[in-house]
Amino acid sequence: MTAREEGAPESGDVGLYRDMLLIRRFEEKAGQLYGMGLVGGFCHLYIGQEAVVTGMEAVAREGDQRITSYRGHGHMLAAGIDPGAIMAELLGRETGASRGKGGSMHMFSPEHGFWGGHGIVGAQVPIGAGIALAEKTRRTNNVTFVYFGDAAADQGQVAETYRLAALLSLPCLFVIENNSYPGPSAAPRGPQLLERARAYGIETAAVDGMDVRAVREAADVAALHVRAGKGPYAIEARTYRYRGHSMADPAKYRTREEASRVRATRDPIESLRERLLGEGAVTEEVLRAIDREVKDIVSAAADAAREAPAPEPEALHLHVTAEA
Ligand SMILES: Cc1ncc(C[n+]2csc(CCOP(=O)(O)OP(=O)(O)O)c2C)c(N)n1
Ligand SMILES: [Mg+2]
Repeated sequence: MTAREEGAPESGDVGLYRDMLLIRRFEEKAGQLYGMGLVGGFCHLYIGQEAVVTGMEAVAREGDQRITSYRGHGHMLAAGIDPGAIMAELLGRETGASRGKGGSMHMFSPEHGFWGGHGIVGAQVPIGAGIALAEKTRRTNNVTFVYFGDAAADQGQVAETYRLAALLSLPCLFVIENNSYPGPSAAPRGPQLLERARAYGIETAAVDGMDVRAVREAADVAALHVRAGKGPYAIEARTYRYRGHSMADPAKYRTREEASRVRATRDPIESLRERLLGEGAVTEEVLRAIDREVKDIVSAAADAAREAPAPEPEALHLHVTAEA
């Protein structure tokens, strides 16, 4: 695991519960602040998909790398980035992860192995392969987690990346987050998502992305494969986003009942909570304490973000490029 900061994930199944809850509460607060007009630009929430990144990150080790799309707040939290820095970035403040200049879709934290935050659908996938190539060249044993959506999986550059990753045997773990919606309006995808990766000889597995333990199990097999130098691996995590595509999407292409039904029967947090209680692994009291702790972290992050200053106008041209 990466170095954890305050409010960052713990190990163990109760830790998985806490990590998912932190993402849920953070996103709910982000949605509230957006509604108050405090978040500029686009904002895509991860609510409903928490088990995917939480299960994947449960097998990550120090030195591993990750890259994702514009729906990335959960990935940052799971990578151990300070919730305060993410919230401040959403509000465009100087204390934000990208010093208030990236916003929701463009946050970076190389010290956490987090390479964004990308607004162009699928663009992070070849960049992820480049990061994996750098790791292979340096002869590290690190895995690069490359997250993308079900619609992104159709991009030509994803197919090209599969080809190169297979050819060069890159230490790349592709994670297709099939949230049942390829963007704002189109119909859910069919079962062929992994076939393209298989066509290039890449090992694949599909997993219930609403079950964090199942995701962790699949992630463990995949990460061992990649770390053993056997080349890339692709996982399709079947999940569901509860909210609209972005805050601007009223989600009229599906019924309210559909989302309520998934929430009532497959919610990743509620189902783990019930299982932990049923197994006697945790008490209601401990879970209540976790709920309070997470709520406090998120409130503190929002309060600090609201009080933080905007970047100075003179800083506009700073930190836009980096010396390599
Ligand atoms: C190259 C490109 N084409 C179109 C868009 C507009 N767009 C933004 S998100 C999106 C849908 C992507 O869906 P998916 O990959 O399933 O990810 P999800 O939003 O469901 O997480 C589209 C078409 C874009 N940002 N970039
Ligand atoms: Mg999608």
